[in-house]
Amino acid sequence: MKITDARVIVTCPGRNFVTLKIVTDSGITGVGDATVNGREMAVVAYLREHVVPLLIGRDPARIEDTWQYLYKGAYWRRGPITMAAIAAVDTALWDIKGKVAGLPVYQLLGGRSRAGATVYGHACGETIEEILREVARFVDRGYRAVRVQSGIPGLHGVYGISNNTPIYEPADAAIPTEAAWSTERYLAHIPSVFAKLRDEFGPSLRLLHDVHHRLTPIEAARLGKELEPYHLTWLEDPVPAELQEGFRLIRQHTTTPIAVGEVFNTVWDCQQLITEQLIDYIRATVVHAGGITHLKRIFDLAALYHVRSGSHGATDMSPVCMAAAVHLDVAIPNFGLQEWAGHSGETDRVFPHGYRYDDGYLHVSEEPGLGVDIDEELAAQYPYKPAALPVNRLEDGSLHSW
Ligand code: GCO
Ligand code: MG
Repeated sequence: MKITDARVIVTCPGRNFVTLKIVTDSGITGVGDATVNGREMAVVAYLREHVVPLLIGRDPARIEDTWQYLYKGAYWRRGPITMAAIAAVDTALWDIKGKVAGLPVYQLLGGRSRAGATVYGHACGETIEEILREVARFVDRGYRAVRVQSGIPGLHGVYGISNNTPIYEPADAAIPTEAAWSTERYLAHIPSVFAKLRDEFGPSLRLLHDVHHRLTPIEAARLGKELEPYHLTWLEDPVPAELQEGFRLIRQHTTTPIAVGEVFNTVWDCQQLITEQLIDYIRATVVHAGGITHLKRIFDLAALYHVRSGSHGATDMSPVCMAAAVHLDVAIPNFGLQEWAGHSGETDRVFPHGYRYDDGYLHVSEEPGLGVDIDEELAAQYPYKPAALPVNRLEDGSLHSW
């Protein structure tokens, strides 16, 4: 079998997605997600100019060799653009392998370890009343875990608050929207939100919160400590993670579990965090961490150190990424939780898929391969629209982490 073509498809059914479709001489095709939110066209150029020409004529069965060829062969290693391009190729090759074998991909990864992937949804609100209402809606739909983001008194347009749209979609304008931030106001408010949530929903609902890289280690330690009575499942991205050893300080002070990794691209970004047991959940995802092959490697390392998975699943992971994620989720021994923000009806129609949500779980597709595709004709009806992620400034105007 040989690869005869690889098409890079850009579409915007409500938001931008980049998809790679690999075509073989047998007629079997495979798909991979290559979306990097706000930087989509950089991956498109990387794929079209530097990767697709190398794929033509290769044997699609050689997944590991192709991964090594693209990683080592570039000389310039790692980085979100390179790794998203490699991820797309890798994911598409697993899809092809599954179709050739007549098996869903999770069977090739060792088979089923659980009935379904427990998911968490996004509840957010400006006020505590709105938040309580939103969380209750998730509980009514069967969710066992909910991430809660809250408006902060005195701040406008805080991360995670959806401006009355049903799906939170941060990339909202071609030129970044500017939001304001105050660590003091935030730290003063958040513990009271979780106190009310625990009181209202009792001990067994899993509650999560995303700090979105906005604190220093000692500030994060204070927040983790103050949240301890409310037993969060995790506190996410408490600090920017370029400095892995920064997490030691958080760890020394609090038993609130820590999750990190949505912007990580390789095992090297989390090696110290995992081996020193500085985190509890690793949130790397298929599209941004080198595909199924490399993410599996990260999860296997994590399993040795009591770290569980918690893959990123915001709206910018396309249904192709989500399909691949659920195959890994049901197969690996150290699954934790899967983020599931859902997609718009338009997106679901462009990417027909077999995974489905039911009663708090995502269920994997039993079709051969990944069980997802892209309707290229429909995709062409939604042209690319530039949309960047926001930036964040402190009240005095200093640029802060978003
Ligand atoms: C999450 C994330 C997202 C990201 C977004 C960036 O936990 O879901 O933090 O909301 O900000 O995916 O593209
Ligand atoms: Mg996050």
